[in-house]
Amino acid sequence: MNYNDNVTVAAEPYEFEFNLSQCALLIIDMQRDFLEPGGFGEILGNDVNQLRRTVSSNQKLLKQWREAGLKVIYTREGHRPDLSDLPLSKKIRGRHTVCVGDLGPMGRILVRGEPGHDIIPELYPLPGEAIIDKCGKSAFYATDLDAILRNYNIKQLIVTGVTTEVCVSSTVRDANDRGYECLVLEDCVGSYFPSFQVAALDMIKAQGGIFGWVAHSDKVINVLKLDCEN
Ligand code: TIU
Repeated sequence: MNYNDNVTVAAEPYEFEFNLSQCALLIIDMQRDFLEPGGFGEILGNDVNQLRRTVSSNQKLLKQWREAGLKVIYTREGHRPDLSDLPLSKKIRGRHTVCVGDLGPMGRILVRGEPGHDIIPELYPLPGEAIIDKCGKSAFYATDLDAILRNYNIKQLIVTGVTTEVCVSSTVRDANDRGYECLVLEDCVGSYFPSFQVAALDMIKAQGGIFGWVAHSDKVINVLKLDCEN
């Protein structure tokens, strides 16, 4: 495989062309706090099992992406232990009895360094893969993600993770405004709400791809395999 190859994958609203050296896989917030019982997702009233179906798809994609030697960047939503980056509005939203920063079964909820804040073991980052810690929903808000992408000369993002209508959508919209082209993989992003999953993906690809493209991960995996064989 030539690192400078351009490849094309079938996508909606039309094919997505990307350059392997200028494209990163951005894995959003695949954290225990969202995917396992006892974390932030559950205290918000959600059934965490809704997100589990994305794990095996992400594993297959990640394996192929790493074998191709391409860039992987992870994000994690969470806060400093002193909660100095946690707006009061976020802390009290929902009027829950337990909130961000409080002790849960996986440590303090959505706090950096706590077990629940970490990436799920199935998708654990390798040494050298960047991890962006973010206090907001968009991965660009108050982070160095944009600087890192520019330094790596990354112009296109293949986006996976959770949740589709919250951190994935916030990040894709922000990326789009900054000039990055985003392909969102429908089987690798997940929502606690099946109807929001559909609506969020529809919003991304509507109007000629107003925020980006949507495809199944098989499409990306297949072109990487083909490209590796050549
Ligand atoms: N609640 C919900 O759907 N999501 C979040 O709070 N964060 C992310 O999407 N990562």
